[in-house]
Amino acid sequence: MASFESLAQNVVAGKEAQVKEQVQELINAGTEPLEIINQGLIAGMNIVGPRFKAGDMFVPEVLMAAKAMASGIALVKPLMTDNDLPSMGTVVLGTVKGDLHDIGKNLVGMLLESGGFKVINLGIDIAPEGFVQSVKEHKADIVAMSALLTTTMLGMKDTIELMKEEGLNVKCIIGGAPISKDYANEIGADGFAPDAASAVDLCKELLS
Ligand code: B1M
Repeated sequence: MASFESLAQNVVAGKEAQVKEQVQELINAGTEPLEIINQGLIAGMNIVGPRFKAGDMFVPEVLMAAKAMASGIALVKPLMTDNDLPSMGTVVLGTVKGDLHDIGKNLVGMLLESGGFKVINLGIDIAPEGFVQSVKEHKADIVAMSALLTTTMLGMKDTIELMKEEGLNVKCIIGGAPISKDYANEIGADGFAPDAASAVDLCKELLS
């Protein structure tokens, strides 16, 4: 039977077919779904995050690992109730108004999901009102905004201000190539993450 360690290693290597095969083997052997997720799939992604941060893994490899993990989760999910699924909190994620870049934002979404967060990925070109509506609808804990253009990053400030105006108790975090910690402080964001793995750490820190 497949071991959790070998499953985790196959997630790291982005070997989707092997991950699916091993997850199915574990299911057939009667292994608890949550054990498969925590000790195999999430354990693998927990290796990917730090490696990516350290520059030992690159974007395509991280995307493959996240895809392999998602395929494993898809097999286990039908065996679980919603209450069984680990949830670290709900994150509303989107690229700000006027901005169509979504590769980094989607990477953030995948790693957050892999880290146990429920992610509402709104997509691209999201106006402040769109973020606010989604926070209300999903009772989100965190809003994560991405911007890749110096012109569109100004929309992050508008979104944070609207959250405050609406009296929403939600943490706002920002990221993207032109974003810095100084900018986050300047506009009153609760945090800045330079990369997708750091965004996961930041969300965990903010909700702890
Ligand atoms: Co655009 N583009 N682009 N582009 N594009 C840049 C950003 C640019 C730097 C290129 C350049 O000139 N050197 C430049 C911006 C200049 C500036 O404002 N400073 C630029 C420009 C000018 C434009 C257009 C205006 C070009 C034109 O039409 N004249 C236009 C704008 C369209 C629009 O948005 N309205 C445009 C269009 C496009 C494409 C559509 C062709 C395409 C986007 C495709 C897509 O996303 N589906 C594109 C691309 C691919 C790029 C570059 C080449 C690559 C961006 C990328 O995906 N990087 C980019 C140059 C570059 O960055 N080298 C460029 C990989 C990705 C993994 O990194 O998104 O930084 P990144 O995400 C990182 C971190 O930033 C962080 O995590 C990720 C890694 O872990 N992160 C977060 C990101 N979001 C986060 C959110 C968080 C936390 C962390 O939440 C808290």
